[in-house]
Amino acid sequence: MSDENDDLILSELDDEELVAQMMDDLYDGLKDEIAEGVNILLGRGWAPYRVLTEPLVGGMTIVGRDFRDGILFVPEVLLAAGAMKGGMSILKPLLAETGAPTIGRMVIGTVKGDIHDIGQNLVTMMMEGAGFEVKNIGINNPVESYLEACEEFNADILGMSALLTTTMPYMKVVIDTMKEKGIREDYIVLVGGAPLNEEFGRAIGADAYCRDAAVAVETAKDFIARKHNSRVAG
Ligand code: B1M
Repeated sequence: MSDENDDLILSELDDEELVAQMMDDLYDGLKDEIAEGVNILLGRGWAPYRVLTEPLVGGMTIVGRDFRDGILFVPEVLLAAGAMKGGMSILKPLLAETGAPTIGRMVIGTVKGDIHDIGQNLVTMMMEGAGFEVKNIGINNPVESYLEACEEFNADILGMSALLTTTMPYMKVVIDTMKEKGIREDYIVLVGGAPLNEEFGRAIGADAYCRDAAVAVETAKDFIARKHNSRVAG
């Protein structure tokens, strides 16, 4: 996407130019440049969440559009994803640094057949930053993995992520299995991923659909508060 810019010195760009350059660099899968850009923005006093959302998530949106349109292919998108993860790993400890007490425990993973884990890693980081303990069980999870992890981790919340229209129906398989086993009401079930919406969340019997990581945090806090209140009332 970008022209030859070997001589470009990122630290000399103003914020707006730097964000635009980082989006270009993400597109080109330039991991070192992304790390450098993240550090520069942090050094300029940007909040970690802003660094995450503007150049990184913003850049990935452009990658997604060109992937859809057949301009980028899997190997290029993998490089972009690698650069994104590199940037996220710098931000992770900062987002988790709030020192908030644990307010709930969540298991999260992508559903069977789905390997898109950037979004759920971001949700994990934001939840940890907000004071949740999170067990991220990675990609491609069959129902058994979710249920075992929830039990072992004594989770309050089960989070499921799907980025493909072909994998999102599997969320219903997990929820239906929970119902069959009589454990559905033991957990708050939150679902997310780009192809989902509120209606889908309702139709499969989830407690809520979360549009993004920030909404996931707010929704989780809300449900945990309700759970505590109902215990007190009961
Ligand atoms: Co894939 N891919 N991909 N891909 N990929 C999409 C999803 C796609 C929309 C691209 C496109 O066509 N525009 C398309 C799906 C089309 C559809 O189903 N209708 C697609 C396709 C087709 C495929 C393959 C089938 C391609 C192929 O092989 N021919 C293949 C399938 C692999 C599989 O899973 N079995 C595939 C492969 C890949 C890569 C491996 C190359 C790579 C994944 C790398 C990785 O994740 N480690 C990849 C990528 C990177 C993408 C795009 C470009 C970016 C996804 C992403 O990371 N977004 C994506 C296009 C797009 O979504 N725009 C695309 C950034 C991330 C921060 O956002 O994941 O939405 P997102 O997460 C958000 C929210 O959704 C929400 O919060 C997050 C943060 O705000 N959220 C949750 C997500 N999960 C949540 C869980 C919660 C709460 C909120 O629980 C409580």
